[in-house]
Amino acid sequence: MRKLLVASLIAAASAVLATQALAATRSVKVGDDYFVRKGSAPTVTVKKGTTVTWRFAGRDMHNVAVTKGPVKFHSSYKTSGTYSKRVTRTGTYTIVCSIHEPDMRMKLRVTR
Ligand SMILES: [Cu+2]
Repeated sequence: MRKLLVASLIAAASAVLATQALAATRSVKVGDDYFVRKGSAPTVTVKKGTTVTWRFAGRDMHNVAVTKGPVKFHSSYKTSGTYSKRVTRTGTYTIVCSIHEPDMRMKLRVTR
């Protein structure tokens, strides 16, 4: 009985580790004043469960704010560092920098 318990605990721990190893991440650059690259608003597509990390790479202050989407979230205003969000709801998110919208915006598509 005890052996069985230990075996199932090990199995459960391995499953957690395997899930973490498979968990997808996606990096999105935050520049002056754009997401990903200069020019038109990009669309970034990720699978549900992906952790999206916005990297603040410009000199000016920006934020990441959902104005439309299945769930709303936003970062603080930052000039450096990162902001991460694990997206668990599928759909299309309109994301802006509150300071530089409508110029600075992107779409995030979260698929199954
Ligand atoms: Cu901005």
